[in-house]
Amino acid sequence: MNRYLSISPEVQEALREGRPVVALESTIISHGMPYPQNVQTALRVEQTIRDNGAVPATIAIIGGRLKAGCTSEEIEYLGRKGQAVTKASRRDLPVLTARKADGATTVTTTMMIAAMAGIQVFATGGIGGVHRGAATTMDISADLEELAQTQVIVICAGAKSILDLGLTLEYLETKGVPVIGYQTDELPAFYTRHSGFGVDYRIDSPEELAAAFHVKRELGLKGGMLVTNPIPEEYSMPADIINAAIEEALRQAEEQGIHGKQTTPFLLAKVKELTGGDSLSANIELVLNNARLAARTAAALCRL
Ligand code: PSU
Ligand code: MN
Repeated sequence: MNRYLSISPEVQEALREGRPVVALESTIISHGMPYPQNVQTALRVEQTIRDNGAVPATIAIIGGRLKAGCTSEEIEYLGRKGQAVTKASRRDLPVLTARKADGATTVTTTMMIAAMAGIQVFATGGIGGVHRGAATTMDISADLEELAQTQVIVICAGAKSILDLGLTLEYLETKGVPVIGYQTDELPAFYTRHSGFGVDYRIDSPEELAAAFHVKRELGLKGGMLVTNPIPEEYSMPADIINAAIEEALRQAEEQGIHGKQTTPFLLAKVKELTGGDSLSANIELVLNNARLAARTAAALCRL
């Protein structure tokens, strides 16, 4: 086993016995939500995964260890530290680990550590992508490159339209990443079920998701599979309210010269500030919804 990796005893046992495990990211805890809702949500997500027959593995870097399976104390620690924890993408791993520092894992590093540990399914909220204006800023999330190379199923609620969703889909097409709509033909846009962009395939059951990934793996095709699971109707938000908040957030980011790794957390925090508690509860519900689907998909994968 990788000498920098620490797999929790519970996760290790489940993997050894061929039982389903679902990876979870930690940037959503430190940077994605305010304390204490972040910790409460992370623990509820873990419980939802258990209720649906799988073992949760919250992933983070703690004291330089790449952790697959955090304790509730570690989740509390990351949640309390919040934005003071380094948001850790692929390029941050060497220095953080050498310094024995902490890092909150993004989709990229969660996929990497999940794959190192042998975990094949990962549930989150939204992924990074091609930013609006990327033609001049070249701001493209490392998440897309990771999806191109690391064999993990990522279950999300699509991407927020802080991004250029059309260009994000083009990039994933170039990289050969299957983009699946779960029970939908349309890419969901996180808070809303509709984006106006089509997905590659619609799949309606966890069994078929598992079967497609299984074939991909058996063919030795590198890279992940992106499953986009729309937010449940009853929690989705009015598109005009969300879009107005996104436009305002983008305007403020431009005005304040926000760039690099700060861009996504800045935009997400602004959108939340502008839409109040509604967007936070929508965010929580869609993550729980993704956790349920991920647990059932991981279980189906174990049966193959
Ligand atoms: N988008 C969201 N919620 C998030 C993120 C993105 O709707 O929490 C986080 C994830 O951790 C994602 C990261 O992997 O931001 C992408 O950051 P960047 O755009 O800097 O690559
Ligand atoms: Mn970026």
